[in-house]
This record gives sequence, C-alpha cells and structure tokens, in this order.
Amino acid sequence: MEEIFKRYEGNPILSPEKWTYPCNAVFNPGAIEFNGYVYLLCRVETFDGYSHLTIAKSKDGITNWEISEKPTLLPDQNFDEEKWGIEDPRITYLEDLKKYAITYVSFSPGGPLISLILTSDFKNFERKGALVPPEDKDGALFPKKFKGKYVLIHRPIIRGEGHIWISYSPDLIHWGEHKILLPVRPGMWDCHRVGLGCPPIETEDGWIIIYHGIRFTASIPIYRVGLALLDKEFPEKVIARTKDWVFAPEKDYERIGNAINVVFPTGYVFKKDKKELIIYYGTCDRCIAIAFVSVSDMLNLLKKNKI
Ligand code: BMA
Repeated sequence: MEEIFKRYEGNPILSPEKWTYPCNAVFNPGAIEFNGYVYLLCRVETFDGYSHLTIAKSKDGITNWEISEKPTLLPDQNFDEEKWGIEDPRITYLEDLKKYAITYVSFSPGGPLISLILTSDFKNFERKGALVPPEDKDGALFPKKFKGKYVLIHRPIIRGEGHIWISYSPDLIHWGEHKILLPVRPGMWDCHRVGLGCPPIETEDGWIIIYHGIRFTASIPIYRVGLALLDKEFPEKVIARTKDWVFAPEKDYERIGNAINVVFPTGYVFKKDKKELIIYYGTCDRCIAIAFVSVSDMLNLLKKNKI
C-alpha cells in the first residue's frame, strides 16, 4: 500500500514520563495555532481514572514542548455531564464569532456526550454545556457557517453501532437536521464503528475528513485511519471515501499501551509551507505522536476513491 502518512522519527512526542506532574496517560489532543505557537490541548488521565485537559505548546509544533505545570481545564462539578471527566477535545476557530470552539467528550454518569467551550485566549473559558445527548463522542465544528447554520460532525452510538453523523444549528445550542454522513461499512476494516478524527480540513476541492474506523477482532478492536472528502459548499454530500485504510498501528507505541492497537488522530496544523499537515494522534490511550501528510497526496488518493 502507498504510505501517505509519514511518522515523525522522534515519536512519541509526549508521554506520561515527559509530563510535568504524575499521570497515567497523555493522549488524544486538540490542536490549533495560537500566538505564534502550536497549542495542544492534551487529554491527561490521572491515577483515579478520570481525565482533564492540559496545554502543551511548541513553536514548530514538533519539538521543545512547553508543558503547563498544572491542568488547564478540570471537570467542573457544576456541570453534571462532567462528573466522570473530560476527554478527547477537538479545536476549531469559528470565523464569525472570532473564538476558538473546543468540542470535547464530557463523561456523565448517563454516558459520554459532546460539550462545547468557547475561548479567545486559552486562559478564560466559557462553558456552553452539552450539545447532544449520550451516547456521543468525536465531535467537531466546521470553522464556517453553511446557509447561516453551524455544522457539527459527531458520532452517536445506536444499538452498539457507531456511524458518523452531521447536524445543524442556528445558535450552537439547538441542533437538528441530523443525518448519517459516513456509515460503517459491513465486512470492511471500518465495519463496527467510525468516528471523526481531526476537525474538517478545508481544501480547494472540498473538506477532507480524517476518521478512525474500528473492527472488533476475536481478541480486541483495531483502530485504523481512513479519509473522506465532503463537498465544499454542501458538506453533507460525500464525494469520496478511501476503500483501504491509510494509516494503521505498526510501531510498538501504537500497539501496546493502556489499550492495544490504537492510532487515534484528533488534531492537525499546517506546516509553514502550507502544503503538509502535522497530524497529532493518540497512541494506545497512553502517548501522543506525529505523522506528516501532504494535502495533495490525500486529494490524489481521494480522487481515485470517488463515490
Ligand atoms: C474511543 C475513545 C478514545 C480512545 C479510543 C481507544 O472510544 O474513548 O478516547 O482513545 O476509544 O481506546
């Protein structure tokens, strides 16, 4: 198979061993460029099993990570849905509000769901509460509105099955017009669950979706990565979807950890040349690693996989 995702030789870039305070795992980060830095909002799991979010920042997005000495966002006990921790953030800059939207999994005793926080500075955080009921994960917003509406991609679980859905809202509070965007594909590598990885990536040819696909094998689920392309103006229209996975667990740190055989992309930034992306992915619910991928390689592959 043609390998378009290229691992960084210094992987994993962040791990519990390199963290500023004791923790069990550092993984599944949201990523964004802010103030001349790449900010990673990392999911940190402590020894009670709950997760919170902490910023690590770097000028080039690859080396010399400055890790905050203390948690950036702890679960807020005034918000019932955060009782069991907060996890797996995705970050989008909302062009009309000029604010960063952090969509994250808040773990309520009733199950995981997607909540929203807005921020302008990554110091003051405005909690907007839950967007959709449980069980739902892997949510991210598009940076722009379509026909006056915000658009959310997310992954509810229905009868144990997980398809990727798309929903619309006029105000970020009321959500509707729910539709399945990318279903699981029976018999294939992404047959049991699929979920959004990084927030949608805008290109001249449409929005690239990097997603994870799960197949339950006799022993464990395997998390691999596929690509899809959505229409530029009408994102619920799927133009292409790769038949094969494009990235899969291979290295030791992608095969063994708190979980086994998991690569879980959650964020990206453009490299300085704007042609390549730095993809941040969680590995086995324990560390964070980087892969590089060029936008044109992804688009060329998607052109061969039109629907
Ligand atoms: C998913 C999420 C992720 C996790 C992944 C692999 O359901 O809970 O946080 O990384 O499973 O265990």
